[in-house]
Amino acid sequence: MDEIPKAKHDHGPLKFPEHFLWGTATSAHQVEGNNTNSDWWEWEQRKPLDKQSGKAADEYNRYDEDFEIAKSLSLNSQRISIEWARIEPVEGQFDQSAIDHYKLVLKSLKAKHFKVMLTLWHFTLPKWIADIGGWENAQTTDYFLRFIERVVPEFDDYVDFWVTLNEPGVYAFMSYLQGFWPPQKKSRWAALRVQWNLAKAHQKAYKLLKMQSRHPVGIAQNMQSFHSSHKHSIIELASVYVSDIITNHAFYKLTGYDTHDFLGINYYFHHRFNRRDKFLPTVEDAREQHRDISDLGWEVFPEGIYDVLMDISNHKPIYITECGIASTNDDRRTRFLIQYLSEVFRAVESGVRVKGFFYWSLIDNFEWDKGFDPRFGLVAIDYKDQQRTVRASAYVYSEIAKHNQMPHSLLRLLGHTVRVEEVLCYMHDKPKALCQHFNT
Ligand code: IFM
Repeated sequence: MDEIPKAKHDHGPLKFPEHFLWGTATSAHQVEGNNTNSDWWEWEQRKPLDKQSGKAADEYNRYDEDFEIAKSLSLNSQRISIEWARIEPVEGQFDQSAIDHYKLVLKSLKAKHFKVMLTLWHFTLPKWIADIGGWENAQTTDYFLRFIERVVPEFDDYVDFWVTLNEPGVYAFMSYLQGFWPPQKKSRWAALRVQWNLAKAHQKAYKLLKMQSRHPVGIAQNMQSFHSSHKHSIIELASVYVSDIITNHAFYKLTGYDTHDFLGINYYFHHRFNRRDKFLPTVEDAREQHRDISDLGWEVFPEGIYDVLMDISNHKPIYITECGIASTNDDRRTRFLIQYLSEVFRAVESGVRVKGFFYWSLIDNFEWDKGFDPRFGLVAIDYKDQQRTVRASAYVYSEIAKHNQMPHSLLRLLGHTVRVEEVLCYMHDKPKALCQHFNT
């Protein structure tokens, strides 16, 4: 079991900074359903049915219901994305009804007093853009800018933060290096080109947004934590150093920190380099090493979020734009929340300007090439009838958000198997029905 992190105030509650944003994040293609004019939709049609997004969580029609749930959980912010393929399904032809739809979505958020973080590009492209080479083609940047120029005046009144791009590095890696995602290339050169074009697109989009809007602009960067298994192995340490630069810092170096008003961090991954008897180290398989892993085999390593926060910390405000666990076991999600939030708190106490946390995800969603099996949601979706069920872990998150603090006693619970009902009983406003089994 991982060591329980030490908070500075040994017994007091972990109080987060005033005006901290407590939210959840989603992306359009993963929840809306029927995104028929996108490159992903086209690609999925050649996959088995359980790997097709289809109706997804039908968020296109049920957004108001879901935001109502988020509100009932005392959250004060939401990160969502808009779908370029719906708004500009054909080159140069903007669909006003799609724009009006997203206006309604944003108005629904604002009516519930959420701070809104809006992502302009989250992995999917209109088919016509994919047909001209997607982000491999430098011209895509011009089309992206035209799209931004068209939508920002429509949405600016309902948005508080703009995210130009989601995880540009992950996209280049999955779509152009590993070839798992469309267009399934396996070319280092193409991956570099895509990364370069995305960096230029962000730089230009930043300038444009600064002319069109007074709201802060950033990206959501997937930051990963790296360690060496043997502290004295120079070659393992060198691998950690190089991986950190390429994965976590290269995009910021390419774009320049001055094109980011805030730093958005998506945190999911921890890697351990191990040389064993070889010359070059390889990354350990967390599953083989019997480490604590999610249903996707990703290591649960709370200290990693502290590491990346310390690593990226500069004078800019930081938002955790995504962090979550794929698990069908809600006790594990609860444990995850307590562990990761206590590490975020540790970073805050160390002076890092963390201003918000967006759990991924509000509802179960379409996890790209992995389909619907991974369950990230605070709210469960039954895909047979689109029934929403709020998971108990959501109430734990809600209690933390409502009070902007976490009772210190929760950390002690981590010493044994966490049961979500028990956790709730330790928190403020104990829900009586859930507490009857525990002597609290
Ligand atoms: O589902 C994805 C999301 O689209 C981008 N960040 C990571 C999430 C979990 O894999």
